[in-house]
Amino acid sequence: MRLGLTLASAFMLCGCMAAISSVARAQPQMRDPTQMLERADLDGDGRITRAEYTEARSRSFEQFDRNKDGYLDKADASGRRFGRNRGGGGAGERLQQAMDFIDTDGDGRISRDEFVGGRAIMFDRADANGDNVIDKAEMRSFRDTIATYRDR
Ligand SMILES: [Ca+2]
Ligand SMILES: [Ca+2]
Ligand SMILES: [Ca+2]
Repeated sequence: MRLGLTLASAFMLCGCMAAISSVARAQPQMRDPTQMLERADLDGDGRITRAEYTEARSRSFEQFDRNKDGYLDKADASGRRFGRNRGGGGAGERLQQAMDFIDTDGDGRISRDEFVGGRAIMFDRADANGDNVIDKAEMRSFRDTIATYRDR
């Protein structure tokens, strides 16, 4: 039960990243959470440290915050209807849930602190031994876990 909840949360977060990125710029590869993690390997040494992950989130924030007001909200989706891409009826609802999850102070927009400083659910999940580094073996087993859930 506990595990299920945590994974559900992780997918909400992933869903949000994918949705925001598809609004900001179509980047299909962002839909794969393991690839998102791999992109966080900023120095390319095959291991993702917590510091790299935080830095990567910070860069994503810059990218998504198109009007540079320091918040992610509907304004950054400019023109397109937020979360309503490709006729997927549940996408908007999932996005809303994800937004609510990240928007911890409930002001309807996501601040940098909320985005970057929020719980690193994906990272925590992948870092199986809790040493704040995702090594290659941990990345592999995380990918397997994701694949198991996706293939259901
Ligand atoms: Ca690295
Ligand atoms: Ca907020
Ligand atoms: Ca680790």
